[in-house]
Amino acid sequence: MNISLLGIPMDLGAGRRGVDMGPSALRNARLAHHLRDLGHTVTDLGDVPVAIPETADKLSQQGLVFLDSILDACTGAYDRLRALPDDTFSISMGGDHSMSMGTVPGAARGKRTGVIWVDAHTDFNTPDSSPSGNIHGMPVAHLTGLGDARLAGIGGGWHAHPEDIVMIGIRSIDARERELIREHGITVYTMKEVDQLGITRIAEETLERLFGVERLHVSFDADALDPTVCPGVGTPVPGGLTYREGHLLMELLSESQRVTSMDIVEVNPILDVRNETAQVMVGMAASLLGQRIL
Ligand code: HAR
Ligand code: MN
Ligand code: MN
Ligand code: MN
Repeated sequence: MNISLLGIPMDLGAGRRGVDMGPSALRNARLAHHLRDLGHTVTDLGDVPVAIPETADKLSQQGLVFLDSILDACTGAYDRLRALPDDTFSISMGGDHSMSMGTVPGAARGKRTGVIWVDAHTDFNTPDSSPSGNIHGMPVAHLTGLGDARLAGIGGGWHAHPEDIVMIGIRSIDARERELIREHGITVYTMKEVDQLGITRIAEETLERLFGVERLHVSFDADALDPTVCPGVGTPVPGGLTYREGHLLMELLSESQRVTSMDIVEVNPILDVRNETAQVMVGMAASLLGQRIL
């Protein structure tokens, strides 16, 4: 398979500094090399230009911190991904999770696309509901067309259908965000369901639910995994996916041969231990793209 890597070195959407170094950390953990080892043809497209907080206009417009610069970065990512051939698998390397407002529509290429959101957080705040104003807590709401019209419009009119979104690993949600998730009928597997049902059943149900979509995108926030596995994240929440649960989920999705794109987000090298978090996330990508022991 042809795989394209795109870096989005952005931390403007997060409350803490450091995830702008995520793309470097993932390259340092040899993402391209590991994918080539699996027989893929890998092209690194480099990084999308992203403003840095020191020079960007922080001016919080209607509760949206760094709105203009995030719009620019997401639009840049959207344009790069939208131009790729349909059979190229894209991996977007973040960067904070606000980048997915550009990467998901870019990877969707105008087609009906299922979104598997692997995260400790539901990221379904709108500017009105957000307690922080941090845009990385808002991408999924905007992907469905809710919230700020500029952010919701990044995909040139493409939106995710709420019934085509499945979230896995969730254990942190704000009060008004919970109401929005319910109101819009988003499918959520919290850690409670992971414990009760197991990843195998969740993967099966997810693929079944997303039976009708043409494309399938996995947006993998490193904080979905337990902080003991991935310490290098800005908003760690205890009680996350184990190393094996993460791999098993990727392995089962890989077996379906239906996934067409991926994000790796929220890797924070400043808070990490010897780049372990980037290494774990490279392993997750390798499992999604067909790593086999036997
Ligand atoms: N829900 C909180 C907020 O909106 C924090 C969520 C953002 N953290 C993430 N995203 N890492 O997954 O501010
Ligand atoms: Mn997230
Ligand atoms: Mn998260
Ligand atoms: Mn819109």
